[in-house]
Amino acid sequence: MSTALSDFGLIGLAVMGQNLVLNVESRGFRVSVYNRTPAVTEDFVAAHPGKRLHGAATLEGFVQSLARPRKIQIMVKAGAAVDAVITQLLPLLERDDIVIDGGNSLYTDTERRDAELAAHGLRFIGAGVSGGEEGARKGPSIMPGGPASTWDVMRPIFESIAAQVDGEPCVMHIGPGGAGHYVKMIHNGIEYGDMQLICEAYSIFRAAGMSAAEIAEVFLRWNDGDLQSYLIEITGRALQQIDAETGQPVVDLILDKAGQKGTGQWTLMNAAENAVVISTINAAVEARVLSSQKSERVVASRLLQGPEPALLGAYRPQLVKQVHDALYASKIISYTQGLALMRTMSEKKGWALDLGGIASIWRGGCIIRARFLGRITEAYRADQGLQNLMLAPFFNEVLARSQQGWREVVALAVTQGLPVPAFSASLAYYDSYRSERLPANLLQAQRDFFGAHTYERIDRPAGQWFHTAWPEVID
Ligand code: 2AM
Repeated sequence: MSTALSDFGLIGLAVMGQNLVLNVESRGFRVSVYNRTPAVTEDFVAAHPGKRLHGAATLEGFVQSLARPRKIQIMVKAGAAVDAVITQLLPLLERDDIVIDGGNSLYTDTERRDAELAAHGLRFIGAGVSGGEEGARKGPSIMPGGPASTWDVMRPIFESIAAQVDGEPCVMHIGPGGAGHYVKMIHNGIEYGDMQLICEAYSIFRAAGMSAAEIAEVFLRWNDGDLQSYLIEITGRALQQIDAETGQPVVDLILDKAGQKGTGQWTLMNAAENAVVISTINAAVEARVLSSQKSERVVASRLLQGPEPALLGAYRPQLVKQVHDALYASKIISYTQGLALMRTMSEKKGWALDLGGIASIWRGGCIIRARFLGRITEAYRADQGLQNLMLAPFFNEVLARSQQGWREVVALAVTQGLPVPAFSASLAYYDSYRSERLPANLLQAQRDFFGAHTYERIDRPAGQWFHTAWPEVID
């Protein structure tokens, strides 16, 4: 065992932790590792001979093996395990040491931990890490939040292990406190939206009678164009996979019951708290919920009436282009909403989030990596104060030219009884946002009628409030 101090330490040697360690080590850093169950540490170090790894049997030994300020990343399950590890670490650390939580923690937990460590003279980084196991090994997108002073210390390690796109590392200091984990949460909400939108496109093609192989071909073709993204690519590849036993496409054999771990729901709750519309992401989360109620749906499918969505095949020649446009436009709406939520929270919390920069570090490493993120970065670079992404010239133009197909797809699905909750929620957002007048005049009348809530008038200055003596209703 060498006596050299390590540049970086990692606690929690599950697959993500192991892969991150191997990534950091491969960039020339010496890494100390610790796991609650010591045999895991021993096995891991033994499995990688000749690497700059130090396996510590005790937490004390682990801490002592690190150069100061210590940089310790925790990769354990989000929640109580993170607190348990921090509690054990606290008495062993010294001023200015840095503790990084690289799990999917709720940003409010990160804010609490940030304050707790700061009170001990320590620095805490809540870092969103996206890209799954493969990303952790080869280059994830990293969203670190915490004291600004940590960035210079962590930068060499973070930048060398992150994914690179056009020579730029997919990492930046996101902001103070819980900002990093917050942005990771929004990333996951957007991921829910992207996935559901792709599933709706697939659902339309299925109803039009296309086979998994035919649909795969469409997605893989789209992957060469505007829609280029990791999720489109893996969708195409997944649709091509044949089950060895039955010879059928694997996707056709998978039960239509989606799981979720909760980051989508966190995003919805945060949007509700801040009165920001994220109807596309909302539809995506709710689509998973409804899918999970499989047995109820089976019963209802025999009881509730509706058209059989089978005639779509008749529209097939134009359908592929129309669905492409519906997907592209809806995706823009989904990102518009996610960005609007980040903007609102940034203002509320004083985080000063760089939305263009965030889109830029999502271009590589993470699940939502996509060509079109570069367009979002350009839009914010051109106009830092951009109120709504749809108003940026590039996106405005895409929405204008996509909307014919988008409307036809939604209309067709609705008349055929085929659910497209995220396509239609996106379109409703677009049409609502671009409406100079909405029927909220009547809503205000209703509120004033039953609750004397008063209203403003179009023929009087804003801020003047009126009440009408509405007729009494006799039941
Ligand atoms: P283990 O091997 O001892 O179970 C994913 O579960 C990783 O988090 C594993 O490395 C696991 O260690 C670790 N982990 C889970 N809960 C923990 C806790 N309360 N304290 C320390 N490590 C924990």
